[in-house]
Amino acid sequence: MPTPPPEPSGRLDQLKAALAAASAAADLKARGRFLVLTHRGPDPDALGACEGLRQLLNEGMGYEPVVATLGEIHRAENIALVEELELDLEDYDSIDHSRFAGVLLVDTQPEFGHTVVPDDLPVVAVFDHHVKPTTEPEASVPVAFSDVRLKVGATSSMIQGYLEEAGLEADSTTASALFCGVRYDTADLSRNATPVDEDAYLKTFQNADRGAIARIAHPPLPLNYYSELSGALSCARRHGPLVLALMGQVENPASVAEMADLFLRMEGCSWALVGAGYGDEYVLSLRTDPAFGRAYPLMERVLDGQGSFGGHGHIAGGRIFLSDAGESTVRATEREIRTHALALLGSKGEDGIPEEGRPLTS
Ligand SMILES: [Mn+2]
Repeated sequence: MPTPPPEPSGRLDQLKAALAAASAAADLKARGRFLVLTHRGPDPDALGACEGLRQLLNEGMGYEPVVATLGEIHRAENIALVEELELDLEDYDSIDHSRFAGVLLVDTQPEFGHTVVPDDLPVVAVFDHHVKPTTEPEASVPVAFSDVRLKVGATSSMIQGYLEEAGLEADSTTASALFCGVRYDTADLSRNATPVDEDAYLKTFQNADRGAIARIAHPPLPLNYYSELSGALSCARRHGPLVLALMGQVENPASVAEMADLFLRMEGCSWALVGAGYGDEYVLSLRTDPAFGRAYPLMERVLDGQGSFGGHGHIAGGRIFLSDAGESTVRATEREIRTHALALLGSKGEDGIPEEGRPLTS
C-alpha cells in the first residue's frame, strides 16, 4: 500500500520499518539483502543517491545493499564519477533476484518509462524529486515507503538528510558522490535549490575528495564529442527565443544533453531543444532559462504523446523508440519534433520568425 507523505522527522523510522518488514518476509538467503536501483543511464544525482543509500543501509542498519545499474553511462562527467570514485556497480541484467528481499529505487519512480524494476521483488522504498508525467500509467506498483519531494533539487540531498538523521557522516566516496549529485542537479545551487539542497551541498563538500570532484568536473572528452559539437553547431537554428538542433544520428547520445546545456548559454536563448538518433531511439534534451519557465511541460508538448520523458525545473529529457535506425525514420521524427516545437513558439506569440530559423553562423 502506498503511504502518505511522511512527516519530516518520521522518515527514517518509516523507512527502517519498511525494510525490516520486507526482510522478515523474504526467504532466508535473501534476508537483509537489498537491491538499490535507479533509472537507465544514471546521472550523478542518481549515482550519488545510490551511494548514500549504500552507506545508510550498510553502516546505519547492518543490511547488505547491492547497487545495480542499467544502460550505458555516456556523459564524460558521469563516466569520470564512476571511475574516479571506483563505484562498485553491478550490472542489472546479471542480477539474481532471488538473492534480495526487495528493491530501493532512487531518482525515479517505478512507472517511469526509463526505469525497470523486477516484477518478482517488492519495491520497498522510492526516493525521488521528479514529477510523474501525465502520460505514464497510474501507479500500479505498490510501494511500502515513498518519499517524493518535487521541490527538492536533488535526490542526493534527500539521502544526505537520511544519513544525518541516522547520525552518520558520509565517508569520502559517498560524500563525493552525493556532492556531485547535488552539484549537477542544482548547478551548484543556482537552480531548483531548496534549503535541503544547500545543507547537503555544504555538508557533503566537507568530506568530499576535492581532487576527485575537480577531475570529475573536467573529464577527458572522447573524440566524437568534437565531431558532434561541429555537427550541432552547423544544424542549430535560432527561432526567436528557441535554439533548436536536431542532429540526425550520433555516436554518443550524451552529446544531446551537452549541446542543450551549451546552447542555453547563448545570449537571447530562453530555451534550447536538442535531439539525435542513437540506435533505434531518438533522444531529446530540453533546457529552459529560469526566467522563461519550466522545461517539463514544454517537453510534454514537443513529444505530443510519443515516447517517454522526465524532468524537473529547467531540465527535461525524453526518448522516442524508432521503428528502425534508418536515416529516413530519424528525419521523419525530426520533422515532427520541429513542427511541435515551432507550434509552441506560435502559442507564445512569437511572430515574424522565419520558418527555417536562423543559422548560428552565416
Ligand atoms: Mn535527480
